Amino acid sequence: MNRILISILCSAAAMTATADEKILFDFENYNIGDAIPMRDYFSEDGSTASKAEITADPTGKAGKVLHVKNASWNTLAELTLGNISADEISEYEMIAFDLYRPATETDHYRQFRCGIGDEYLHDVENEFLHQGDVAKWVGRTYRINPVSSTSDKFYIGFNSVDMEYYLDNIRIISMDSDYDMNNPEETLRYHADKCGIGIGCAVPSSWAGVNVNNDNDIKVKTTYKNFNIVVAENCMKPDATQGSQGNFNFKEGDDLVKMAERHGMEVRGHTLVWHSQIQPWISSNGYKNDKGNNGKGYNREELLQIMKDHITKTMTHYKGKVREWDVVNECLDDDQSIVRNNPTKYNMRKSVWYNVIGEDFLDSAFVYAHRADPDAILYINDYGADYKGDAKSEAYCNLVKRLLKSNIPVHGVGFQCHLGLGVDAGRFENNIKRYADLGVECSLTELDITTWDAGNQDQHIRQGEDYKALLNVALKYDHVRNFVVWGITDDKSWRSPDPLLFKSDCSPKYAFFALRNTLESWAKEHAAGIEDITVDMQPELAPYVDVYDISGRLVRQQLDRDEISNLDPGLYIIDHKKILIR
Ligand code: 9MR
Repeated sequence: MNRILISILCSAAAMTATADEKILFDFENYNIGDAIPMRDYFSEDGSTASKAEITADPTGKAGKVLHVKNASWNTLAELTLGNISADEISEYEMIAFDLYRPATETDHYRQFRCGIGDEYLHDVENEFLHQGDVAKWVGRTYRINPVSSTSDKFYIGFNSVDMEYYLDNIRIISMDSDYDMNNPEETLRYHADKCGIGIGCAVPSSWAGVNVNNDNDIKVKTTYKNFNIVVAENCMKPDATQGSQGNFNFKEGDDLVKMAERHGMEVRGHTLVWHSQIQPWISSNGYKNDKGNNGKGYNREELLQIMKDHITKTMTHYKGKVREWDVVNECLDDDQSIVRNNPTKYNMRKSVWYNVIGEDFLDSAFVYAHRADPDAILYINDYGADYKGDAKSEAYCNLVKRLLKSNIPVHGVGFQCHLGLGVDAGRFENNIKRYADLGVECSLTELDITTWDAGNQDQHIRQGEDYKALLNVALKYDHVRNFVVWGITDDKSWRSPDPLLFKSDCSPKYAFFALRNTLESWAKEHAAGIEDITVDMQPELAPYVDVYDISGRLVRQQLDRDEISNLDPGLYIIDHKKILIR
């Protein structure tokens, strides 16, 4: 009887807090109604009219929480530490807690302070930080400044005259900040592979002095050690690949593909049709039809043919090497106020493609792309469409629905996610989850999160929390395929300050560890049930199986059941079960 060894992904029990985390106060040993003292840290006797008490969870969940109502500035709740000293707390790097602000608290910018005795563990005198969404629990994390107080009084709170908030699970966290990229377990990729998600980065190539042919280049090494998918930041764009009509140059892209092949990485193709970085012989600025036919411009048929040639030639060249393509990039106008009165509409950008061909340039681009490489996953990609409720996000969804209704082969929707501190992961989640029902996959394609001040450690922590919140959303949904960051090191990013995962010397930032930790925990939590099991071939099981990827796309038809274990590593759906091949 045939026996094959496969790993089956089962659901596992919820994971408990990691060993690096210690709860200081979860308020479960208090009684509802217990008053907690508050102290004005600037007044002589500390007295204040601010009040704190233990209440039920405002969201109706079981458990007790701390409810604070500020009646004057500079007041903190006073809690008594159990068997832990300031010294021990100071060995941890971060203080974290869950924060709930009632819907009435719409102002985001409140200072956070906490301390032991008279010393501040965290003091944001000059900073006003985004406190997250209202009417829901959000996790907050702050850097710990070591203190040596011998007091057992622990103070915590937000500084404002009239703020109301709830706190729970006040905890200290020690971050695993070991990083040796030669140790797979200390990289992103090792854990991302176990989660079945694409963790990617854009590679800047020659303009930033990155030589992808040199595996010893620190940036190249950082890339292939940490990421399982790459995208060219510039060298596969139309201005680079077809600088003059009919003369294609794939040299830099080929080098990137070879690097990916050497290290078992996938490649995203970016991009085929775009108004920016357009072939310079089509338009001077992506809008005017001022270059063709000696300045007279191209007509619709000519431009369609040019688009078809570019797509066909490029995709044929990379067939079997580039798994997915951003076929059309940024085709939506920035002004989408149209959706306010016409909720199913969208406004196209008035690019030269649109102006000369019409909206159906989009339809044609996807059809040409599908013909050129029927196996490629075809993406539409745009920016500023990341949060549900924003006009452009609604327009984007309307456009995707229109394309699918027209049977256009669009398989993926890219969210560029060029964001800043204070990411709204809730609205991002609400945005992308609706695409699952449309039968398309989604990817974060160009993620970067700027801080406010270069080199600011507290903002780096907040940035890491933002990265983590988005990754948690991506991991939660099977139809989210890739989590791609737009660049490697901060100094070479197109944005500033400090938007990426690595400093200029490729040393990892807090955001890197936040992502690695999240991937690691997720893999443990969800793959705790992954067991190597030996499956007896049942005579009643068909000898051939259809193999689907995690987005439900057929990847192998009628595969000999004996060959299942020889599939490339990854998550598949076979016989209606998720199967992880390692
Ligand atoms: O990061 C890219 C930068 O090096 C280029 O100068 C710029 C030119 O437009 O393009 C940047 O990448 C863009 C991406 O291709 C599409 N989305 C927006 C990105 C940032 O501008």
